Amino acid sequence: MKLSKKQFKQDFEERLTSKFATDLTKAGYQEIYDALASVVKHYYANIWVADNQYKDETGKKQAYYFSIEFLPGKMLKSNLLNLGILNTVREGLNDFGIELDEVAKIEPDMAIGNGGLGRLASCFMDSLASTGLPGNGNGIRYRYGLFKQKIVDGYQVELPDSWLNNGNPWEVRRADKAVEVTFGGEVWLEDDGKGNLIPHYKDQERVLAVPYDTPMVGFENTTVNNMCLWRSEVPEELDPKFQNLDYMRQTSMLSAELYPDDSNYDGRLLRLKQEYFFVSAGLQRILHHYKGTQKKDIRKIGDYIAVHINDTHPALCVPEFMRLLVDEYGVGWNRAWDTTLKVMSYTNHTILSEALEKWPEEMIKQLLPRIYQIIVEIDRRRTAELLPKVGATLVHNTRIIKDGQIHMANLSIIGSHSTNGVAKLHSDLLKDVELHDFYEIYPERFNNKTNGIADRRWIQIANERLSGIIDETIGKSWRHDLDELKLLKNFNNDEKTLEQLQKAKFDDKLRLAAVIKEQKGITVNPDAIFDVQVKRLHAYKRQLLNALHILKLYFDLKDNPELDRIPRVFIFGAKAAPSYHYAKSIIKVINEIANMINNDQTIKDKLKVVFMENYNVSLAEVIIPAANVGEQISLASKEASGTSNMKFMLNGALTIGTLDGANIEIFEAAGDGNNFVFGLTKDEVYEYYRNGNYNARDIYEQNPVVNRILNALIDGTVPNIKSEGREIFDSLTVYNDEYFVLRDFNDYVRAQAELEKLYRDQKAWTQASLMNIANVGRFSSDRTVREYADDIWYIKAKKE
Ligand code: H2P
Repeated sequence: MKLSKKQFKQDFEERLTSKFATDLTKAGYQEIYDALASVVKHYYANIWVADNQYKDETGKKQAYYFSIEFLPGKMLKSNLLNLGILNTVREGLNDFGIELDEVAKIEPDMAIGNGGLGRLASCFMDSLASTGLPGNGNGIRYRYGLFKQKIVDGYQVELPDSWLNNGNPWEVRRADKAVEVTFGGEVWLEDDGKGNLIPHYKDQERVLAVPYDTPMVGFENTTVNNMCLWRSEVPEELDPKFQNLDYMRQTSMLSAELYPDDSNYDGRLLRLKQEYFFVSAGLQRILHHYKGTQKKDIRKIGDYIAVHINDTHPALCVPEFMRLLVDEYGVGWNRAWDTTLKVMSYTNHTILSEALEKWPEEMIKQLLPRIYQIIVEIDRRRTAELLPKVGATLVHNTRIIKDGQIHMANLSIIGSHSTNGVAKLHSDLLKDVELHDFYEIYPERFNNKTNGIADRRWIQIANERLSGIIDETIGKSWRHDLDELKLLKNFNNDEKTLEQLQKAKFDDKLRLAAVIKEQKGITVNPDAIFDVQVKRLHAYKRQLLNALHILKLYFDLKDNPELDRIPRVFIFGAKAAPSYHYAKSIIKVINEIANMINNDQTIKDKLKVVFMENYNVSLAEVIIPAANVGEQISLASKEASGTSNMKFMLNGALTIGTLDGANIEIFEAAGDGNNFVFGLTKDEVYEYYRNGNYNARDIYEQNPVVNRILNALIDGTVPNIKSEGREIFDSLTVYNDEYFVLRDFNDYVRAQAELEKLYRDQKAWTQASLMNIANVGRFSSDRTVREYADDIWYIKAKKE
């Protein structure tokens, strides 16, 4: 949009006064932030209205991305950038003596997700709008986001994330669009005399779902999509039976908290209720919209909408959509089923069994009696139809209802036309191994969509220095099309460009060093290699491997203080799920290793270890630009894609990584010699599984380096980890090292040494860094959403 500085200043001052009855001399940062957000909202409001009108008038097909998690981070700068007014606003504020970055700090991170899954959903939201694609989000407006992490005595402590305390200027509550979601009670079918079976209900629990819309503003275009998040409330005119405070509490729990503790029955029940809650509310709203305002023939709804099941949490989309079509809109079963298949699509994000949800049949039957009937009917019809075609074994292996459980991945695959993995290796594993039986039956449904990242946030906002240098070197076209970064290759031997890249990295390291000093009180040397691992804490991601290698470097220096080593700063950022004991022990161990090393005067600044507290999107925006090295060291086959690997590449870090997930595609794109590869391949891992011949204890006993490091965990060398050290030691040597940490250790050490060697040659290192940046284009989520649009959702971008 066009906006002069003068106009902005006037709008801002007026808003500050009208909203808070104050002026610039007295306003605090919270007021400044709220007034600024309100002005920004005013700027996009008309674009939003016009785009909604355009969508309604043209009746264009739209996609709806159902996800139990979203991780947008802060919205202020992203909205400013996308509106094309970031610099105008920054300068305007400067005239008032206000720093935009200081104002931006006031905004709490919108952290209603755990990790990659939720962050991907938000990258997609940005990319859909920015590529002009009509694609919207649907989720839950959790009162409390993912917990805030504190480290106390080396342990993770979880505090509530009350992100809504000061309000949320970006959302719009749409009370008029509220719908009811029902649970429990009894249901029975009665013939209406015309041969139709009509469901009748008794004693249902009713919950009001109120939508909050957050606009997703496209980058310098006229598209504004919607992320709809649902809040649960008590319906006003309530049956006296529910007119009590217990019921109120129970109802508000539905949108209180992301992933309530599901280690007990009540927690699991609540989780299931959440899943149905946002699925039912979202689908009802979509159908109302098309039936009401759009006056579409509901039997043709498949031409107008696509619904995406992001991981299995929204799998109830399948039976709920059937219920709405058949029971509420009177569509015949067969027609409804064809429509459901056409509308639904599903992404699998992991092969770890813990994430492939299953619910006890009894639980679904009690909580969602009508949905249960529909699932049984889907299963019955499918079994009858497929038995003669594919035989009993395949049918049995792929059934939705098996052993008293409802299998949500099976439901998602069976009730949709597309199942995709998130990187080539992962999609192949789904077809060849993990979901092979489904692939035999429905080969045409399987495809790959390699993940991507919203490059606007991850370089234009997070790394303005680097962005500026790229502008100077190759012009600005890359800001609209990341593939244009290829032009940088022409400068791979240009001293000036290489120098500037080094300078930018150094400045970003200084910025991070200041944050580390402030948060942890640790002084780090900006000339050191900044070696970063940031992601959820999980055994398969192998933060432990990194920690063991750090111990090796430490012992090397203790044995030989004069050793010629390039100083290193190892930086971790990771949250462990509150009930994941082992992951929490790893956090404790890393922190105690850090204490030991950082306080050892003999080590000086040759080695430092920093565990940053409360890793989130905003912290990532400071950490990733400063990285020289990104650690992507999961056991091959376990990390479906990874997306931080792409963010590191974009910011010119070199990856040390295994042949896992999207790493493989990154190594290929960046070209040989520009990253550091190590470890078992996926085939080697599966070979071990087949033969059952992995023996971690042997490695411990035979490899003196490993032996010494592991002993350090239990003999008091690393202080204060009596039980955690033992737990980890046993997991490796007694329980046979589930994720082959010891098997990959030696090769990891080799790759780390190569890395250090290359770093000594700063020119060669910077050239490799440039090659990573230049080849990152295909990892833009703009590319990913276009592929979803073309191959899965069949939606078209708006012509600007
Ligand atoms: C998961 C996978 C990642 C993948 C991401 C998005 C579940 O994220 O493990 O490999 O990149 O989804 O598809 P995460 O582990 O970060 O929570």
